[in-house]
Parts: sequence; C-alpha cells; structure tokens
Amino acid sequence: MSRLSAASVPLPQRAAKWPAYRPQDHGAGIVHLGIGNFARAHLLSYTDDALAAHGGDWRVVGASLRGSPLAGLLEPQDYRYTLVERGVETKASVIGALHSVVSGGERIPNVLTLMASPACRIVSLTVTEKGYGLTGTGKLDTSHPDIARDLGRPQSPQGVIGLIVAALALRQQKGLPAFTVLSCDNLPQNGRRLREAVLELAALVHDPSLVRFIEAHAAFPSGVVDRITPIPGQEVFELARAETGYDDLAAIETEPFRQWILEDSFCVGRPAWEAAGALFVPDITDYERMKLWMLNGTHSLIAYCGCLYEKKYVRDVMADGRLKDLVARHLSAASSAIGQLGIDLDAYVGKLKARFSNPAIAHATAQIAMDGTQKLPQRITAPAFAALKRGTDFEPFAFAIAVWIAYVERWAKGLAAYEVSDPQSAVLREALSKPSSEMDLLRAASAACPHVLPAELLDGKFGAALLRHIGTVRA
Ligand code: CS2
Repeated sequence: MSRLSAASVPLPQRAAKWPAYRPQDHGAGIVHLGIGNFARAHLLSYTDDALAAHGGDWRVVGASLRGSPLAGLLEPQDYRYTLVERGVETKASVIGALHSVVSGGERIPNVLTLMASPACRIVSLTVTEKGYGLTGTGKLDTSHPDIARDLGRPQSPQGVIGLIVAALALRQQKGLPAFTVLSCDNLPQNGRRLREAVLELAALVHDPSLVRFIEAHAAFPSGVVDRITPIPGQEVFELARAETGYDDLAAIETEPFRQWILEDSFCVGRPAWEAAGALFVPDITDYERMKLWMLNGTHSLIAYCGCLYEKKYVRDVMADGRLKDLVARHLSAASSAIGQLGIDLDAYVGKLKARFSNPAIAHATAQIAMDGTQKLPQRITAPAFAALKRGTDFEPFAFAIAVWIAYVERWAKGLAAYEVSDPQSAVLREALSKPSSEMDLLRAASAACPHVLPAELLDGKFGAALLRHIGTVRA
C-alpha cells in the first residue's frame, strides 16, 4: 500500500472524504504557532472546509517552536494527513489545508520571516495556557523563561509573544499591514489577554510607534474552540488505512463534534470559516463560560479523579457510577453558576455527558491533568466565585479543588504512581510534601497557588466545604 501524498487520489470502495478543492492552487495565508493534534483536528479541519466552500489563499503553515517529529512524518506526505472522527461511526477526511511545517528552535528565524511576509494575514496559536507567559492575573509574566529571554534579545525572539512583537515590528518597518492574532487556547478572553501581553512587551522593547501601530492596525479576536482530541493510539493508523487505502504515518483521531465561536474582528481578511459552521458573534463571554466552566472544568475534575482512582481514560471515569454522579453534580453546579443564557445549557450538559462517555475515544486523564495551576483558575476558581455570588451550589467547586490538592499531595509525598506535570511542580512539591493536617495542607496550597485557591476561599462556608472534602478525598 502506498503512502498518502499530494499525488494520492480517492480510491474506489474507500469511504474517506477528500479535499473538494485543489490544495496546490491555494497559497498560505496563516502561520500557526504550536502545530499539534488539536490544531490539526480543529483549525485545519475548519480551514479545509472553508477552502472547499469559498477558496482563497488561506492554507496554513504550521510552526513547532520546540521541534516536533511531526514535520518529518508529514513532509514525505506533502503535509496531507487523515483526520479520523470516531463516534458511533468512523469517518475519515484527508486534509489538504496544511501547506507545510517549520519545526525546531533553530528554524524560528524562518518562522519570523514568514510572519513578516506579505502573504501572512493571520497568526493563530495553540500553545496551551502556559505558552503565553502570562501571570495568574493575565498580565505579562516577565519572569517566564521565554519572556525574560525575549526581553533581552527582542530581534531574535524564541517565545510566542516575542515572535508576534518582532514580526509586527518588521511589518511596520516594511510598510506592510499588521496581521490578525488569533488565539485558539482555552484561556478566558484569549484575544484581549494576548493583545495586552503583546502591547506590554512591545512597549518594553520597542519605541512607542510600534505600540501605536499595533493598537491601530492589528486585530486580536477572542474565540472559543472545542474538539476533544486525544493523543492518537495505534488503531488510528489502521483506521486511516481502511478508510483511504493509503498509509498515513501522521494520521490523528478526534470526536465528531466540533465548535468554534469567534469575534469577527479580522484586520486583513479571513477564511470563510462560517461555511464550515464557525459562529461569529459580537461577544463570546457567555460561550466562553459555558465551555470553560462546563466542559473544561468538568474535564479537570474527571482528570484528577481518574488519576487518584486509577481510571486511565475519561470514558472509564464515566463508566464508574459513583464518579459519574460527581460529574453530573459538577455540570449542574457549573450551569447554575452561569445562570440563564440564550443558550440551552441543559442540552449542552446532555451532549457533554455523551461526549465524555464516547467509547471510541481514549482520552487519557493524565493528559488533561497536566498544568493544573494554569488551568484551574479559569475552570474551577472563577465559577466558584460566581456560585458564591449568585448563591448557587458551590460544593462541587470546593470538591474539585480538594481533589486536585489531594492529587498533588500524594505525588509530593512520594506516594503516587503518576507524575505531576506542571510548570509550578517544584513549588507544589515543596509546599505540599510536608503538611499533615487538612488545614495546613489547604493553607500551603493557597500560599503556593493563590490563583487556584485564593486565601479568601479558605474562610467561611467555602473553606468549611474544602476542609470536609479534602478529608473525604484523602481518607
Ligand atoms: C482538556 C482540553 O486537556 C485539557 O485540559 O480539557 O484539551 C479539552 O479536551 C478541549 O478543550 C476540548 O475542546
């Protein structure tokens, strides 16, 4: 069987969907920082459909700043790959929207050149929460390794904010228009935060005219992205082969569901993503709460329960009656903390339960458990405050924080079979390896990670709930 490439054609008796356009006729217009499984299952899938519907020079150059084996796997395939959707049915699509991949720290100058070229009109990002270099309050973290380094050498940046600033400076010098910067990460008000961070770094390392250029000409729409995308297992290669008739060493898998809600502020055009079902709205706030508090918050609860109670995948947690009830309780509290919206949250809850239970998706709880200090503030702490303010059920949020603390404590005390992977892991280990009483443990967690557990939540009814729950979870 031959390898998938630009020369491959649809084969008879194979069900896969192929690009309904000629990829080679379309130039690249997007540079995507952080090309990984999620971007390939989400941004690229939407862009593929948009190109098929409306065309345009909007293919995507993917960049991996840290380097990834992906580039080597995709290059012989002319960057074509198979996206396998796994649900009740299996469906595969060959994606043609990826133009090329630039990978590795030594090739960052090439990425900068591309970002500063006339063809680039959008710079999109999936670099995870920790990749932005923001503090817990969303400001530029000048102690973040990327930011600290780029402050010293702004002409040869290594981090994403530094790259965006340097590329915009080059564009200003060359008299090119600015570009749209599009965050596709699960951060609240991701566009606004990114804009502030870019402006802050620009003000620190460049002259004020760059700040004015960015303020006046660059766009930073906020957006909500959604598609559950596990690290692909071996099966995906067989499924891709069965659906297309070609070998694909870069095939990935995802769920059938996808959602993208965006503010429509793009400064130099965009693909017709609405043709692929993306929703453009004036304000994403409601959707963002729905996604971060309900899907992602519950995901984090599932992840830490999974690690503590030895459930490898999200679907295994959903198959355990007791844990499934905790999931239902969490979803209901998150929905109440949001309140009435023009969106049917009950229907959303129903869909989430089905998505989490999808037997065809093996989504590792350990994958979601990573980087808790970066994720929990917007997933658990924010709805906890909202619930306290609205007078709705806050217990599930106290429970989720308690489960996370117990998960970290077990590891910090050398009692866990798992590793905690978090940029704050050294601080967490130091803080949580010693305390023995429940109160001391909570105080230590709060002092180490005030953005996850602000001191004010240690008092009153929330503090009492935390104490009760940590007692139960540790027992
Ligand atoms: C997950 C998300 O790993 C995680 O933290 O909660 O990646 C989640 O799968 C996506 O946001 C789904 O859209």
